[in-house]
Amino acid sequence: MRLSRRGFFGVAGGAGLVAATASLGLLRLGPASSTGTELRSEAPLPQAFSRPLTVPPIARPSTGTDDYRLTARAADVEILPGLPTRIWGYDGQFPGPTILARSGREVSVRVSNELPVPTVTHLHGGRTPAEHDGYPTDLILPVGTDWAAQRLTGASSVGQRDYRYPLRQRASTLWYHDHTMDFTGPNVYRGLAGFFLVGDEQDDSLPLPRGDRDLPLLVCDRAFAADGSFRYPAVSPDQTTPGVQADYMGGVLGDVVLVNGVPWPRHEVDGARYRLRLLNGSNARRFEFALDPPPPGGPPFVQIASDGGLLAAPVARDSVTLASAERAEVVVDFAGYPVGSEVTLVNRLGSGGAASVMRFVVARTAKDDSSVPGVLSVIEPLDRSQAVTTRTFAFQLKRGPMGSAPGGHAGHQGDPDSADPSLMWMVNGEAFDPDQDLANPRLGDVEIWRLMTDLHHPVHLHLAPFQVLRRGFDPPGPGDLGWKDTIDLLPGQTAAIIMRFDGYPGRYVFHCHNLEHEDMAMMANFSVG
Ligand SMILES: [Cu+2]
Repeated sequence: MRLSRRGFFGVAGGAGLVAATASLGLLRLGPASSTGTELRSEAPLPQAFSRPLTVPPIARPSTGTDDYRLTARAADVEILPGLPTRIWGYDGQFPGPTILARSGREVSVRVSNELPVPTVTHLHGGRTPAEHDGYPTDLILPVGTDWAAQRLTGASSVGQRDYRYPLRQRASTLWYHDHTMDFTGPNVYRGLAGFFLVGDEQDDSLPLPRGDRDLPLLVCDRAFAADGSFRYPAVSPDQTTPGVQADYMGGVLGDVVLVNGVPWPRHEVDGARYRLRLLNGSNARRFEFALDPPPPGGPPFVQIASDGGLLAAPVARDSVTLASAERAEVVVDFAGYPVGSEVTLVNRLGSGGAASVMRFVVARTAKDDSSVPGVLSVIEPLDRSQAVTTRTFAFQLKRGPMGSAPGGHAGHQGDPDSADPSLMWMVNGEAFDPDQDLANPRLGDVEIWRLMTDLHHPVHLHLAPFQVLRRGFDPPGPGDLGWKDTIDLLPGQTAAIIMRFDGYPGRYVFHCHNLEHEDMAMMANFSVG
């Protein structure tokens, strides 16, 4: 029995929304750089660059070398000075512990759920058998509650679940996070995310910066209530009804930038090269990272890797733009700055608090044996001629069948304070339905997918890494290099991506990684057979 089919979406409080949707341009969808609406913090905020950067602890295997246990639970942590913030985090931490894995060596992770709500864990960028991929209805239900009666699905478990990751894939900066149907936005916002770094011999063989000079940086935006709690405009914080308040339907943006859970941190560095593994862990905000001031001599960033690991060759970049869930690895050479320099990592797409990310302070000169070789890896280009089919998917805000979604609730029909309940973010006019496939690629086939948008939609494909073929009439952009699992699509854009459905048969999802869009139905199945 599957009762968890999405039904009514509580887009409450938006009397003006129905009229406004006559023209998408009138909908409150935020600044041109991101689709979303900013929440303001009510708590006193710390001075920017006053708190030290922390790096998430490395997870320790429970038994053997590659068996891990993580507990999703609530914890009170001090993000703002003197105020507790109740987070939901893996092992009560935000970000969760970093898992260090090796290509070709299976990792198992037992996730226990001590949250008051169901959770699902997905390894983002993992090439994972379907039953371990964290399908959005494969819930880990809390023990001893009535969730089991309400949201029981065939593959749900109670209390804990073992995920197995074969990791037959190249070195890359992956991350794990909640993927619960309808509630990924609030769950990730509360902190259910962590790094999962895959290494391999190719990466090891390069003279890139290592150790303390290899920094994973999970960057995200949040807003805080006066008591220090996270502000999130959920229709029902107890998760009885999915969705956010109508004004935030475009996405939830915060006015505080956290790096590894610290607001606008400060980090002392040697005058040497650093490898920064940038991950945009925001629900909806896009970042364009740049250095202020730029280094006097060379390029600010030398990009060495994207979502799926090393590029074929390094690329000098003035700035790096990442949409939700995208990663970029860049090398910054702080030797170009005089000792004592303060170098701010800024966000050119943000204003106010969202314009700053963190600050590096060049503390000392130092020996540096690292370098960035001219050749990093070999990337097999997928060729159009290999593709057996081309599919087209439109990511758009659409009006669904009024209150008649299969298995849906009667909802708030007739509630005068409720906006049109059928307004959803959809793929090809379809709201996510776990029982329906929008594509059935054959195992091993190469396909081209054309992706079309109305607004910003960072589209993420599970299982199959892809290469970007075109953006509109243009060749791929600098942010499209290498193997990708998420593409930052701009409003009104059409892009072509190519992928091989290698790995495992089964049912997977692809979706918008603006988490409010994802929760409001912008997700679809593909089944590999
Ligand atoms: Cu979207």
